[in-house]
Amino acid sequence: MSSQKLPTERSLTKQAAVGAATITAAEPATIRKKIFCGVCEGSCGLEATVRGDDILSLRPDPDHPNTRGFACAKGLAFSAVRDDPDRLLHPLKRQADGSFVKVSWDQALDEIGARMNAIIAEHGTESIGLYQGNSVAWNFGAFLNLFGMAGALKTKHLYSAASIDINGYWLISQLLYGSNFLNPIPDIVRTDFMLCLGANPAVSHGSMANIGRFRDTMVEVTQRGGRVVVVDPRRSETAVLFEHIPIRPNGDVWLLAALLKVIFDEGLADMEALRTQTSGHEILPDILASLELSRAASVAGIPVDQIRQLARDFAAAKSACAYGRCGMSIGPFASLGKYFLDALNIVTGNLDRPGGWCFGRPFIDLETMMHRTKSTGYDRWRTRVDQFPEVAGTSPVVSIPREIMTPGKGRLRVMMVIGANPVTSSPAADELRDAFEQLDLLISQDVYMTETSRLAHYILPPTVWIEREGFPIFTQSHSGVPHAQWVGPTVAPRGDTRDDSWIMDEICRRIGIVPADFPGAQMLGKLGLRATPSFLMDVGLRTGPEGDWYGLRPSGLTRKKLMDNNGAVKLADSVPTGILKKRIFTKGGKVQLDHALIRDEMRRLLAFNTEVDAQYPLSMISLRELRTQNTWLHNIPKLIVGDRVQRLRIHPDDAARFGIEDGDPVEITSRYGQIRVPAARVSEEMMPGSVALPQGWGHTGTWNRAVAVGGAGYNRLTSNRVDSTDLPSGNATVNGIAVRIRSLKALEASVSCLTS
Ligand SMILES: Nc1nc2c(c(=O)[nH]1)N[C@H]1C(S)=C(S)[C@@H](COP(=O)(O)OP(=O)(O)OC[C@H]3O[C@@H](n4cnc5c(=O)[nH]c(N)nc54)[C@H](O)[C@@H]3O)O[C@H]1N2
Ligand SMILES: Nc1nc2c(c(=O)[nH]1)N[C@H]1C(S)=C(S)[C@@H](COP(=O)(O)OP(=O)(O)OC[C@H]3O[C@@H](n4cnc5c(=O)[nH]c(N)nc54)[C@H](O)[C@@H]3O)O[C@H]1N2
Ligand code: SF4
Ligand SMILES: [Mo]
Repeated sequence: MSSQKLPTERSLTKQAAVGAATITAAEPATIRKKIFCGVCEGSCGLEATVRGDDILSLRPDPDHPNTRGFACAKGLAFSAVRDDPDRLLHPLKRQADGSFVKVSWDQALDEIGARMNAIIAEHGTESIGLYQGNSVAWNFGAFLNLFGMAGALKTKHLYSAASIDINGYWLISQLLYGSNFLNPIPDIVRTDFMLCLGANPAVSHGSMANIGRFRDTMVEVTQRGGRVVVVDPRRSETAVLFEHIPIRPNGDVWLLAALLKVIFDEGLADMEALRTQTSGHEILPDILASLELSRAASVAGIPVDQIRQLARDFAAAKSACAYGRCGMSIGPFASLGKYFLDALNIVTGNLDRPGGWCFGRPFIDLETMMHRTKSTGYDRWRTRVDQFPEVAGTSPVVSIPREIMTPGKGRLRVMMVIGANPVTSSPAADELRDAFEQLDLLISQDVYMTETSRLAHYILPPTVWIEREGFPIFTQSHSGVPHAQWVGPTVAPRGDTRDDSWIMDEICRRIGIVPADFPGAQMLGKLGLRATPSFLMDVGLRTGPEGDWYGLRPSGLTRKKLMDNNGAVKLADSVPTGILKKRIFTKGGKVQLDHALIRDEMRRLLAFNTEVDAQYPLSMISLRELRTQNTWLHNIPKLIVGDRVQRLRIHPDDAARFGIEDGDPVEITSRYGQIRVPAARVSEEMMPGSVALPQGWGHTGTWNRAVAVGGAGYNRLTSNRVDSTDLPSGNATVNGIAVRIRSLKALEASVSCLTS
């Protein structure tokens, strides 16, 4: 607590909460309120200027301890989402002919409750499914209610977009540190050497590392004489700023294994760190013995000498951190790759050291709370059809169609999709869409009628983040500059929208459960006592390391203190170090490196077919764009300006090989599907042999501008087959997809030639 800056009299500019009272006043005052953005992991500090019900402006908050005056176009344009004419403002019910009618909340919720009760009576609670989308990660009430509801229903059908994203992380953290959610972050603020694999923070603003001004912080490494090396098949917006090593898609696991092998072979490992911080480190030289550097180099597409030099430089740096994200977490060896990533940081003595790979300082220690309530884990049970091991209590989304279509006890019959658009974001998207149509009941909580929610029997419209209470539940553990922030609703909800957590709680009431999984919760519920997510989290805060212990530590934090404070409270200048033993949950506070699963995965890797298929000679990767959030925000005019269309990036050599010219419409074919995209962009940014396609395009529904901009769904080309996944975590493979392409312009020309 020593470095904590608690709210002072001056900073405690006590706001009349910008809530109902101010908003309904006849001549509302203009209020400035410091909040944080709830669109992505950036959680950027914003200053909202609000009059009554309207947001006059959103600007970056220069005083935010972490983001220091940075916010991106998406956050700054968010009032356009709130006021989007296509936003859903009333519950909708689907009719037999597929059209929707407005219904009252009472009608929607009562009918849903009755339908669910009937299905539960016949098939049990294990037939009910929940799907957690990305937006739930910025919505603590929905997040808690969702996991609580799944626990109360004792259903295995809890699915999360994390299984097309980051399940490998959850799994490896459980093995190494004893909790899915203990994830170290790169201490870029202090590092001398950053190795960045498969991440593009200049566009994404970071993931699993809440580094304020991420790009600038990376630039500062080089400005103080350090190095940043970016490994990416594409010369991305981040790679252009630093040293760039092009890699073949899904080559990272090979590169990381090779780096570790060189480090052990050349005696560069920090044996003292391995002895004091880990147990079972002998596994590493053991499993790496059978790796041939030449094969690893050829699969990764990086010369052996360059790998050797990189290993030596990384090991020799005074401090170093290897960081990897989506580019290395949505391929067939995501878990093993993540294991090697952590191992590289550990073996070089960079774990829990300044400038290295460090644990954050959350203001609500959810990791410990979840560990105590046994909410985290791995392989405590298996899924019904595919026998996937559970990861953090969830089943992988690849299994959904098979869980819907396979008869038997536990068949998935009802799905509540919360803040997700899986018909576009999930692998084998067409198959998922068809399976969703077979459900007895599909409910979607979404801001828009999307390609997913349009299939639902009921669409329930939520408030958006700026209209509800919030604290950064997910990113608080990953902040480069630890801080605390908790804000009330900035403005009142539009229309007849309701908070996601309220909607879920109302459905739970109608089926006689409390959305909570702690001992005694259901009993208390029967007595009419339900703890709200805010109350529970406040208890967690007040009894945690930064809390006020209900007055015993008056300088400590509470929800109320934070909500009264206009802005975030800085907890420290940088992440803590030297805390490993106290922080992790494994035996003796040592990182557990030896696991049978890792040995199995290494064998699977070495036996994996890495040959290029002549039928599908190109390897396709995904591409995130600055003004989109996964599958949404294409409906906002300010964010889709100019001639923005979905463009396939391709190297000039490949373009010449396949007869494609810049701007040509192209057809892309994989083993699983075929799509047509509006344009190619021929550019040396791509590594030859790889193409990159923005995912999240190709909309249907009533978000009219998003539909009008066209494009096609990337995931119509991906697979949900078990053997296409990262087997131990069930995480989908959506990168490194073998494809072939042809120009539609050339095709049209040849057709017209034949017919004329
Ligand atoms: N503007 C914007 N920001 C976002 C999002 C968004 O959609 N738009 N989405 C948010 C979400 S949900 C997430 S999870 C984060 C993701 O954050 P990041 O992981 O930083 O985002 P990506 O842009 O997917 O970066 C992945 C990079 O990996 C590269 N790559 C692809 N395949 C490989 C490979 O096999 N090996 C290597 N080494 N590189 C590879 C890609 O070319 C790309 O540059 O971004 C978040 N922020
Ligand atoms: N090919 C390919 N596929 C990918 C990826 C990739 O890189 N390539 N990335 C993967 C990753 S990292 C992720 S995280 C997933 C994302 O997968 P999803 O979570 O399915 O995708 P999003 O587009 O984030 O969906 C968010 C939905 O929530 C709605 N929404 C926004 N705010 C709220 C709210 O407050 N409440 C509610 N109820 N709804 C809200 C939006 O309208 C939108 O429909 O996609 C994955 N899919
Ligand atoms: S980077 Fe993410 S959190 Fe920050 S302003 Fe942009 S959308 Fe919001
Ligand atoms: Mo994500």
